[in-house]
Amino acid sequence: SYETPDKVAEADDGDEFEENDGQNPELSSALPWDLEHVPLEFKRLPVEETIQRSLEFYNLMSTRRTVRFFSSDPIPADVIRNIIRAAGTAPSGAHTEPWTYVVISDPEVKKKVREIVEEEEYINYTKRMGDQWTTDLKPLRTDWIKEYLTDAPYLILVFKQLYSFKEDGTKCTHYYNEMSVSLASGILLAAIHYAGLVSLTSTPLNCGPALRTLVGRPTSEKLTLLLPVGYPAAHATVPDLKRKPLEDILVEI
Ligand code: IYR
Repeated sequence: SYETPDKVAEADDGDEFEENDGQNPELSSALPWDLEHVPLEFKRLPVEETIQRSLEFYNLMSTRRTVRFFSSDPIPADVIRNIIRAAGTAPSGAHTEPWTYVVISDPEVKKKVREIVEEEEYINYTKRMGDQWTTDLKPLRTDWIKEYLTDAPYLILVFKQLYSFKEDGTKCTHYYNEMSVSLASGILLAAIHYAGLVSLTSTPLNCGPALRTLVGRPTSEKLTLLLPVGYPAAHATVPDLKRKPLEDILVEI
């Protein structure tokens, strides 16, 4: 690729460099400048089927619950891999795909994760969160003891990549990385639910750097979510929450 205007002037054939279409020669995109656009593969469904599917998907998703009590029954690793493949289909800013999923099944590493999280969560609940926050959470009966971190067969650590590096060593901006990872996380949760498993979107406060170091990820990545994945424990309970009805969440103009 071009680096300086001098180089551009010197260049006399297209063998050693890529054309950049008259753009600023100092700049290169992370994607190939001549990326092909191909016909969309799309099969239009009969409208009746679209109506049916929209209702079916809602009915399925309405049975998803956040679960805090896990069975240690195993799950095939391929199921977890497929779930993460699904998350990786999310849209992302400039197609930068700014996510890393670290999957932990090693009991020793899960134990270390639990130690890190419980130590911080104890401080969170007793000091950092304050009276209003802990009062707001009381009905959910959460506390700093996190048995699910060692009970669940898998922990998925979701990292957002703040930036990366292109092949030429220049920095690649990950536009909207927070939004992109959030979108992917929604798909991840839907995939877990569709597969017949349960999860919990835990966001361990103040544990990010210690967990990132534990799993050997670079400082360009930030932990956003920690999801235990598995089957619910036989005795699992959930708070009897109701969801807002459509008229409270939808404004039609
Ligand atoms: N991260 C803590 C506290 C917590 C915070 C919120 I906001 C919740 O909806 C639930 C829990 C924990 O995981 O216990």
